[in-house]
Amino acid sequence: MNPETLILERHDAVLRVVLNRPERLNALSDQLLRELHETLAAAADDDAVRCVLLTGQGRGFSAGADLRDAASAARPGEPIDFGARLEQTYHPVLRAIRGMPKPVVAAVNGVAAGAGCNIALACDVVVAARSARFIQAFVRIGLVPDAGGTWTIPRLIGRARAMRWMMTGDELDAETAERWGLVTEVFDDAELADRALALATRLAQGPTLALAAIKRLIDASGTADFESQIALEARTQTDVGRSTDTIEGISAFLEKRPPKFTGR
Ligand code: LHQ
Repeated sequence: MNPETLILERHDAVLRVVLNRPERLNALSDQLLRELHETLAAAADDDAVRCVLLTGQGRGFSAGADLRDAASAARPGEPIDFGARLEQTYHPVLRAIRGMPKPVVAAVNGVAAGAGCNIALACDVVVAARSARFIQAFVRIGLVPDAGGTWTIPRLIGRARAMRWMMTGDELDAETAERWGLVTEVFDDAELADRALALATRLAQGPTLALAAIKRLIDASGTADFESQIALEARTQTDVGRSTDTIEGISAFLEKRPPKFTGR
């Protein structure tokens, strides 16, 4: 694959995916979304990739939907069907992130607005540069939050904060985002790339099947009652417990050495 709107780098088992339209703050064009989806789908199937790291080139993570594309698609008297665009171009990307059978880390290097913000927040672990800004920009242009934001964000920060943030369109700085629980760590700008790669590398060296199962379990808990959740935990533990990595983890503990997981 040779995408024009992304930079792809392999660092051992980490696939670093860089959104690369810096002149428009990595605004999401149809081409970028298509290439991102193809890249994520290929990463899901590639056993040699054990963690995906998503970040942006230049001073932004992503400014959300490319509004110039949207404006140029508009015809006088004919409203644009934004819902159809979401279904066709955004939802495959979101499903690829949520369904990825390995961790997806977002390193928010600058402004993250609209759908750009919500794609970052769909990732499993989100870290940010100190100068990053998070904006639910939708209301500023008379739209509702999309790209999964109305599902993800209240679960991360609660209803009251989600309401205020989404209804005002105010920007949050990285430290507030950390305090509210949108991101887990804030790093100095100059350190973000290295620290995020170190975190992704650590996750890529983990027991990948267990990490994928943690993701499925946490997501299932959103709609499950306690009894069904512990039943699901037990079934999952049966499956994961048959992995080579479990044998390695227990052996390493007994032999007092660090485990060497292979993702199998
Ligand atoms: C942009 C964009 C952009 C194009 C900056 N598009 N060029 C909606 C519709 C359709 C289907 C599906 O879903 C959605 C969901 C959404 O994502 S709606 C929300 C869309 N995003 C926004 O409304 C954010 C628009 N951008 C901004 O408000 C500002 O650019 C932010 C606050 C992100 C950054 O501000 P600054 O740091 O002051 O940068 P800037 O505004 O000067 O932008 C730099 C350049 O990037 C500039 O181009 P220029 O040629 O003038 O230098 C902008 O026009 C361009 N750019 N966002 N979304």
